[in-house]
Amino acid sequence: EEKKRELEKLLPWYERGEYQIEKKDRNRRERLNPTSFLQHPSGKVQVIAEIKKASPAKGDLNRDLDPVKTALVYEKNGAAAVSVLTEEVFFKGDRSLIPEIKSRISIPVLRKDFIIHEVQLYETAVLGADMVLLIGAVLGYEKLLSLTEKALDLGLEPVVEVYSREEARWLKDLPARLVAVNNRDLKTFKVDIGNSIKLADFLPPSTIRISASGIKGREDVRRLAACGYHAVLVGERLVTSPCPGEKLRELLT
Ligand code: IGP
Repeated sequence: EEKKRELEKLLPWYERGEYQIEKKDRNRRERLNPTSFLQHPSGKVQVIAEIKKASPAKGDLNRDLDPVKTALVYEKNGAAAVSVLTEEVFFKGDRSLIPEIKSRISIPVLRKDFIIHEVQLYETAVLGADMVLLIGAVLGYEKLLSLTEKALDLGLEPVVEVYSREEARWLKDLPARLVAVNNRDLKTFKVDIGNSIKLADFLPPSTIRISASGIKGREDVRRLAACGYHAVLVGERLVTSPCPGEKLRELLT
């Protein structure tokens, strides 16, 4: 319902051709190539640090979170990229956070939302994100393929999220370079990093592997490194920490 209302607002804008992707405002940074940020030369697991004020499973996580300040803390403490929730109802995000954050940091920005129509990809490009999340379980194979291609056309790096073995099998026919294995069952909200470990053997060897959700500490990172993950995506543990910078450094040691 929420997404339907959102699309109704976006479609006239799109049809009038009012999007201008090439137009760069002076504050906006250049698009970055996320693949180079996520592959550390030493093979060390990188962290994509997430900004979210709330989640559907837990409600408010941090009402006072200052998104721009937090993004700066993440960058300063070694994050390879920042993930920004823009979904408004469940995650209390806002699309304006993308340009605000993008203009202040020099690491890639991922837009996290429920993308279901290509008009949202045009919008994501205009907002200035470097990467966009595409969720296999939400889209199904055909839609996932067409949105992956469209994102690449627009110069956005798609991050394809998979949860099951079946979705993982789709990857071999998708032009995506980045895959995120979600550890959270989107139906029950249960998290288990064992899901990333189980699916590791089913991911195409050429993809950059990200493990997302429920990552708590160094021990989790070590287990994921052992099955070939390049990066972890961490939200809750960082935004609820009294000292997110320190927590981030701990994950990187
Ligand atoms: C972060 P966590 O457990 O560290 O807060 O998880 C991230 O993986 C999670 O926010 C997420 C997500 C999503 C959010 C994964 N897939 C899809 C919205 C939509």
